[in-house]
Amino acid sequence: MKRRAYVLNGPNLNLLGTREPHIYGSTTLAQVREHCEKHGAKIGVDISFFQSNHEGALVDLIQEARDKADAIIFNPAGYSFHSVAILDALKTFDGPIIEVHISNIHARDEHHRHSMISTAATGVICGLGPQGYIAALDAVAAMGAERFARRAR
Ligand code: CA2
Repeated sequence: MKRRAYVLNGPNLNLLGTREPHIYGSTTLAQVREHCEKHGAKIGVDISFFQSNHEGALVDLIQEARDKADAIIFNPAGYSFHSVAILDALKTFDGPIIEVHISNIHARDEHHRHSMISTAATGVICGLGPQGYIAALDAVAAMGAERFARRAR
């Protein structure tokens, strides 16, 4: 059965590929989106891809996903470490939530190590570069139907 994943990206990720390539690589967010859409089409996962620099906009998208998506794939970027509002919104989502970070946050400084969002995530992928989004999509496609059972659609 076809599944829909909301792929959400937090603040500054619109600059991906243009700054700090030694940490985040040279792939742009538009390319990440294209790879996700192409891969999703192959494995039967429809993609709704978003980026926002605003906490409230991300909360709105998570709430929208409650009715429109089977899974959330989320790189919360700078909001990983302190956004209680985003964490609260994620806790209301019934399906799988895969947290993705391009860099290996555990190999970084103290500020980047402790994602509060991970407490609401089904799984966390970090350090694989943009390939992490593809791994997250594969996980959504491979998950058993019981993970999605509470979504009545
Ligand atoms: O590795 C990741 O994907 C991060 O979520 C990226 C965040 C950082 O705060 C997290 O610890 C790990 C930063 C995103 C900033 O986006 C930029 C994109 C291009 C150039 C510079 C920053």
